[in-house]
Amino acid sequence: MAGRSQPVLPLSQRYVNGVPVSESRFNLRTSEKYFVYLIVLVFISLCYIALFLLPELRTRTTYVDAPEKIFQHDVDLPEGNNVVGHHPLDKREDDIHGLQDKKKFNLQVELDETLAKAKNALVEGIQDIGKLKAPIAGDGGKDTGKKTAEETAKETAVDGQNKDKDIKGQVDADKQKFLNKQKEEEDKLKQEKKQADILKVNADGGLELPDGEPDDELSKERRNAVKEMMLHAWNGYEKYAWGANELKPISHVGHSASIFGRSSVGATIIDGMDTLYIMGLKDQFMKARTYVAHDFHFNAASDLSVFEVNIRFVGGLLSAFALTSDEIFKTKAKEIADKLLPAFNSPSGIPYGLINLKTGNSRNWGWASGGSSILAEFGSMHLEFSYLSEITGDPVYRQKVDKIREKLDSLSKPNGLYPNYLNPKTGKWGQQHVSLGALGDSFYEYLLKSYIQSGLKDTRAKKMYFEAAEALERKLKQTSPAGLTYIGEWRANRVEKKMDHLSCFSGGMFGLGAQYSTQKDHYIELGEKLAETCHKAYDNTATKLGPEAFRFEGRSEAVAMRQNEKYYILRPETMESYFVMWRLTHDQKYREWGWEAVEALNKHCRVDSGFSGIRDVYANKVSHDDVQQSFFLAETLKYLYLLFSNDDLIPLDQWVLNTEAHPLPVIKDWKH
Ligand code: DMJ
Repeated sequence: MAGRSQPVLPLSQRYVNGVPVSESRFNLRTSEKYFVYLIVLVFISLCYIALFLLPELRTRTTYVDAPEKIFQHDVDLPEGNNVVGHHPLDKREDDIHGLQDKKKFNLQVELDETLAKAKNALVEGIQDIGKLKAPIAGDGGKDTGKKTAEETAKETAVDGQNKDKDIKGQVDADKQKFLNKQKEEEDKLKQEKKQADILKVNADGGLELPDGEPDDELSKERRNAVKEMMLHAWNGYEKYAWGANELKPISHVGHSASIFGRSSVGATIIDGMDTLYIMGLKDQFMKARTYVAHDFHFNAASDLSVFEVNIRFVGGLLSAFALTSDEIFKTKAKEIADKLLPAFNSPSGIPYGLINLKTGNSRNWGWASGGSSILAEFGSMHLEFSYLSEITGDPVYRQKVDKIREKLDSLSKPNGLYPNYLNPKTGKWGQQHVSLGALGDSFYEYLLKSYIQSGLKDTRAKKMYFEAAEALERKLKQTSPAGLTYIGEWRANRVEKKMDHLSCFSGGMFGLGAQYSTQKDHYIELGEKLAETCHKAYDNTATKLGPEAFRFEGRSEAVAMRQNEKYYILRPETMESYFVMWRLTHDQKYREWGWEAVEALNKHCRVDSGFSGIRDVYANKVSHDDVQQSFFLAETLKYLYLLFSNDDLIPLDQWVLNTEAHPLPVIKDWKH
């Protein structure tokens, strides 16, 4: 076969019937064919795996671009959009939720990556073990020179186990790290949510309150001094008694009066909140708001005063709602008022004085005339309950307090006077004690203010107020030998020549009522005279702070005669009258009297962490009672601040201040 080159490859010769068959290079032998089939099969398998099993190739989605797709709505929302929500803040809230999803997603990605890393480490570990084992296999079990193959294998196995343990430990640690991080992120998100709530309050802003800055420098300075006092009182409470009802500013611990029952329900926070807001102390207000939203729970299993809960808690929350439009305050106010409703379940509809908020069981104070309810208590629910019906649309609250009014209006009154005790079961008056101080005071105040709150439509309240005012004046008003006017108390058919500090609010009340009377000058004058008498009671003391009660006996006028009447517990009533009379007359003397009180408070009641009551206003060296009453922040400091502010801050024809000085707005469309 000249000219035909021998194949290079040693191909085996095929024979047919013993004759060699010439073969082309393209005709493969069976074994070669199988070899090629095998290669093709392996290739197809690899393609299949690549196409159908690897997730990234299947979906073509990677973690890198996923967030942009998933959270598209988050980035696309227009600024100030009004469609998704009702105000720009809705968007911010959406952002918070979008952010939350995004963060969760990123955490998931991180977890996946961590697990993938751990997996790789595991694979590497196994490979390492393989590498360690390889020489043994390669050497065919020959001695490595140092150890036998068996020894090496054993060591390797132990190494492998240790390495497995290490890897497992690493995975656990990574998992823990991840969980910690997730918790951290969740806490952060919670904080952000709180912040968003806060922003919401800011942005809603409720009413745009005017700053009320006075025009003259002296009043500006004095107003700032009052604001500083508020901060001092608040900071002490915040530092030492946060969440407790009140502060013991010397002992640096919380304090609770029996009126709050046995539980700590942040009385100072709820009572002081609106004062903070009015003073523009927004950071402190926001902290109070956060407490209300997240930590305020009113489920006391002990008996609480229905009146105190209403004026301080329901009133404080309603006022915060009125000022900010923040729904949380309305919700909480309603929640508490609902818990007070069982107290109204008496045969007459006159509520009992005490209630267990957990069980709804109600009763009256043991000392109150034959199981009677107290006039000042059941008569001081009207402003809060009317406003609550107004803002919730639920008439039940108004119906309850209207029933009280109806009952009182229908009863015959001895000499036109309202006794302080009324039995809720029989619907009859108890002991015939009449007072514009303890047990009676705010009932009269609420008659007048209901009329104002109704936009001057509640004519029954007006009638009842002016009839009561006329009877009080006719039977109880006194003039001392030195010419001081005061309102005494009616006891056993005679006038007791005594005035409580509590009744010092009445100067402001008579003055305010004058605006709606045909005898305007007369009532203004009565208001002025009563304010002057209370000022005299302050001026007669060594500390220039007024006693709990003062008498007019012999030559002693406006002076406490008994040891148990000499204390001053930071009460507000005299400041209240100075403030209202200032608004009505702009007589500078009210600001001067208010400033005297500020100086006396700072001199005698101020301690390192707040303000304390004192045991004897006549003593040169004071003894502190170590209690900072919540009404000091709610009322005393608020009245003083308003006294040194311009009239446009809480105008008295647009707001009524409840008996704890919580402003509630006049109701525009009041209907009977
Ligand atoms: C306040 O809680 C209220 O003003 C209430 O009407 C009577 N007294 C205290 C403050 O003295």
